[in-house]
Amino acid sequence: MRTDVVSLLPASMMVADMVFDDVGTWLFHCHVNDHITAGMLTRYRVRP
Ligand SMILES: [Cu+2]
Repeated sequence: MRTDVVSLLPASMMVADMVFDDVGTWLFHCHVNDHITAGMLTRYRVRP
């Protein structure tokens, strides 16, 4: 499966193996606005 979004229900989790196809600094975040405001986001860097 190729995706950049994973849908989760409350109190659930998923383990994903990430295969990067581009370098750079990316945003890892929730799509719920209240959660983003509470800090549920971070950046990660993919190096060559
Ligand atoms: Cu969230």
